[in-house]
Amino acid sequence: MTTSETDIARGVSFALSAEQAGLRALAREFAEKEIRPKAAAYDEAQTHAAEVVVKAHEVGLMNLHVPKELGGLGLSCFDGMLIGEELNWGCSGIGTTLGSNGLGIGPILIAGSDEQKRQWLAPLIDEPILCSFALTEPDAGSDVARIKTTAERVGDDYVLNGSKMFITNAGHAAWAIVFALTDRTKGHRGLSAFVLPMDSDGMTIEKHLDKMGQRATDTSAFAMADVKVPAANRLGAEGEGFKIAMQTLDFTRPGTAAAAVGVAQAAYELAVEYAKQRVTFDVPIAMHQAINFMIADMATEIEASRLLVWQAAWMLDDGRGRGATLYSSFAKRFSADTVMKVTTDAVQVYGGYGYMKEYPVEKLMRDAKLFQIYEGTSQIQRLVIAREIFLPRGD
Ligand code: COS
Repeated sequence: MTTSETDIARGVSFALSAEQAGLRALAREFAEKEIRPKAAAYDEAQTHAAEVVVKAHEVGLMNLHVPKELGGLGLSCFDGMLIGEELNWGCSGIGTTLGSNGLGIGPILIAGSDEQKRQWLAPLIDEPILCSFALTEPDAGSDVARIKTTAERVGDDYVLNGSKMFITNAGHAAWAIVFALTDRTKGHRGLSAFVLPMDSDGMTIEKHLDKMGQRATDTSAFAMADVKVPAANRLGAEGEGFKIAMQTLDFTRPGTAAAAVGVAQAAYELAVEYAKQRVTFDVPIAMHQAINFMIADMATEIEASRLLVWQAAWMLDDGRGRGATLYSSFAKRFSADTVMKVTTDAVQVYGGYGYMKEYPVEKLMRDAKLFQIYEGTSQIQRLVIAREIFLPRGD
């Protein structure tokens, strides 16, 4: 499939509705007042931004896709990504903390029964509860089919054994979606998904791994030793876990790409302001082509990223299902690589000052790196894109 073969050009408008403009303004205001002023301190201390979680929850900036019948806002992927860009403009460490409930919610929306949705999603609206998505393991990140955690059926329970690695918010989460093998002989078709309360007996959590960037976000590891989870907590049928994980990532990758756009936008704005003020050879550095070409590229590539994100989110909201996979990966790949380039160039525009912690752009560059790694590395996005081009599934 190529872009030109799609019908996406028909009926497209780049104008936001009044409601969408309002959501974006609310998120920008929250980022300006509640996130930005605290970003450097949380980064330095590498602590979980609990107070920001409480406030974001109060104003309705979390759990955006929980359906209205469960008390949520039932926002679209497009609306969520508008909000995500602004929150991450404030700080992507805190933005990731606020946004990653979406990863925990996704599998339940995709595969949960009505009863499971009521049980696990409705409480998220009442209280600032965090949840996690536990797919990655110490020996299985990009290659999901090699997960080793097992879930053995014993009566009305499953018994889980194994380890999970690099799990966002796991040190503060009430529950996690855990992917485990219910049949070791079937590869990816043997994986199943479970909702696992984090306070279950047999859990050992290693909280807040020490990271280069996005340091306000808790990234934890945990081990499960004979952890019992009721069979009623399994999402979908046995063996459906791999597809549930892939469908969740299709849905969340545009949001992560939007977060990357937010960070790139923040770096770009800082670089423009600095270029206007800093004088060399008797003129502001913005007058030097070496600088203003860099800034011209930043502006162009940020806009291109944003448009890819909007398109991917639109495809998902339009119910394209598997047809949206390609677009999610376009958006994630391009935005992640763009934010890395833009933040690196922003440090370059600042010169020696850019490398100093006293100035804000070095944090943005550290934060940016994670976008090329989490929710599927830039290389995995290329792998997905190439497969969709040469072996399209489209179902
Ligand atoms: N939606 C629905 N089904 C999907 C799918 C999608 N987006 N992608 C793959 N599938 C299905 C395939 O159709 C295939 O189905 P069958 O069992 O019926 O044949 C099955 O899943 C296996 O797919 P595939 O052969 O492509 O799997 P691979 O193991 O070769 O590779 C990749 C899959 C690499 C794409 C996957 O492992 C991946 O996304 N890895 C990155 C994981 C990641 O993002 N981790 C970050 C941590 S989570 S925050």
